[in-house]
Amino acid sequence: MIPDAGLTIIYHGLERWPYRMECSGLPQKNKLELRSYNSERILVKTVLFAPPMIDRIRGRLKPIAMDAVKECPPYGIYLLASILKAHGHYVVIADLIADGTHLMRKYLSELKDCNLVGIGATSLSWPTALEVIWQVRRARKDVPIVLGGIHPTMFDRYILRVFPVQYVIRGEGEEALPALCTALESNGNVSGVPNLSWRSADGKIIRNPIRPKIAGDRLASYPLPDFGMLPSGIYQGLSVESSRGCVFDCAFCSTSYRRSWRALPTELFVDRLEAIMQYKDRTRSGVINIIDDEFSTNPGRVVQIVRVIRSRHLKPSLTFDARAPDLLKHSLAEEIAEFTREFLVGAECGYDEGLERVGKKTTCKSLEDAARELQRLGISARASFSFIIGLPWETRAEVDRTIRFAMHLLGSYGVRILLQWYLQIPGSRIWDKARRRHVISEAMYDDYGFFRNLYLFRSGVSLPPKQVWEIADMVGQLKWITDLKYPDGRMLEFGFPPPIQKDFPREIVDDEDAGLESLRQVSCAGINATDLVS
Ligand code: B12
Ligand code: SF4
Repeated sequence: MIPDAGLTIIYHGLERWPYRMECSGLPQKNKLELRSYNSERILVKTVLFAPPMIDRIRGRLKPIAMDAVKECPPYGIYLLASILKAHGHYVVIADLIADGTHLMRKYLSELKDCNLVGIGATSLSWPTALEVIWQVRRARKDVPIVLGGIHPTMFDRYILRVFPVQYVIRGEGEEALPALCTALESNGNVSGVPNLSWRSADGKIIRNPIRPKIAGDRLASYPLPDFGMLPSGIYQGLSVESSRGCVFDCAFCSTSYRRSWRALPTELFVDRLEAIMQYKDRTRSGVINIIDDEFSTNPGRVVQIVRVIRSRHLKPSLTFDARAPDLLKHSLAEEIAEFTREFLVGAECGYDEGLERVGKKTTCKSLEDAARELQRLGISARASFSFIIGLPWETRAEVDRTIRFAMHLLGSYGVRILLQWYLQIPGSRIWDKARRRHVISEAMYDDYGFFRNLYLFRSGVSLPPKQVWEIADMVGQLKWITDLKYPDGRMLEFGFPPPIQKDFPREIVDDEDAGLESLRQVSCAGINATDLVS
């Protein structure tokens, strides 16, 4: 029997907002009474959840975007599972991304006797993570829940105040999660657990100190993510990490470890890649996604990695992200070409002032040089140059410049183009500025479909809806022409912003005599108002 963790939970009705649970009281005793899962040790049994990004489509909740495609497994969750196991704990991975659902029915029996529930979330998957929390609470009021991942890291205080969870691990979980398990299975005192946010018995939210970032060689020493537990034939490919963090701090980017970068030693990384490759038959395409923020960060290192791969006669099919200027150094693009399935170049803007404001240390010239080099190598169609349109400072003129430049790269060098509208996602410098001005807040990300919220969209994109439609029409024509030349339809991808589609449909953007104007026409028909008072 697992003791009540001390939560008093008042249900107001349904499980979702606005019927939020109120949590009064705190885990009075953190210590777990543990069951023995083998004869040698008392272990913590953890169920680790990976919730997908979901939206309501025609009334039904369904995975969307990348999580509908199931590109690669959530590396962090599978890695943490292996680490906990190496510490002797018992772990069940509840991979809801693979399951393609927000429902955790399948794991109910595991939940019954577990001692800890862990849930990882980005801001995109946060509404689903909340859904999981409510379901866990329905099944088990007593089990402690620990959250991790970028969204809970940013909003630990808000989350601990509002939702029925006990712990948030901020940032890296590799050392912190086993430390939490050790604390729970020994004396229950969590005050020494690094990176942990928790509530004390008197209701205060305590943030334990953050331990120094894990060094590259330490990252290489952890057991590999347990892809042996991966369901077969579900994911497109696998994931592997070669470095963590990024030396840049781009204005729109929400990645965690900016202006800091740690790399796994070359040979050790290739060892891990090689070990992970043995599971590629469990995937649909056999591709290995290098999930680094920017794999190309140290071009000389990447070339070394390629040479080790070659010397071991490995034949990985890789995808990764790269910066344009890096591709040109140390013949990186040429060296890695034979192992490259496809890759993404964050091009961002088609004009130098925009690139300067973004802070990516690229220029239009370096983007064009990179595209030209890729064409020379015959691999330009494997590169997706991704551009953002509608950044907060942009008018129609800047958006046009970006589109024109992007089309020039496509037309001249045959690189693929992705045009994405800017969306306020927590964690970026732009988001932070708007948050400080109290224009947006973390609470706006609690419900499904926040990216359909017009207010959120327009807090970032200042172009009026009419111009958004005009831009869409223009790109629509460009796409039509592009698709004639490249019939697979993949060379130019463009998304229309859902909030404009929903709240400013094309049919109304030109209506200037609607609303009050229309009412006035009705009320004044045939009457001169001044006649009434004269
Ligand atoms: C790989 C990746 C993807 C893959 C995801 C594959 C998958 N199923 O996980 C793909 C390509 C599908 C993808 C898609 C998208 N992504 Co993405 N992605 C990344 C990337 C580059 C690496 C993630 C990763 O695995 N990191 C390595 C692991 C080890 O780190 P981790 O997951 O954070 O886990 C650690 C800790 O957070 C913690 N932890 C994690 N979970 C848990 C759970 C518990 C219980 C505990 C205690 C701890 C813990 O411990 C782990 C070890 O230290 C990150 C950037 C980054 N560097 O993190 C962006 C990032 C997460 N993505 C982002 C975005 C915006 C997207 C997209 C919207 C992009 C798009 N325009 O379509 C989509 C949305 C998909 C979605 N469901 O959310 C943003 C999210 C920002 C935010 N505020 O949430 C990030 C930060 C990128 C950025 N530069 O802004 N992405
Ligand atoms: S966009 Fe790329 S280069 Fe810029 S901070 Fe994010 S990960 Fe780094």
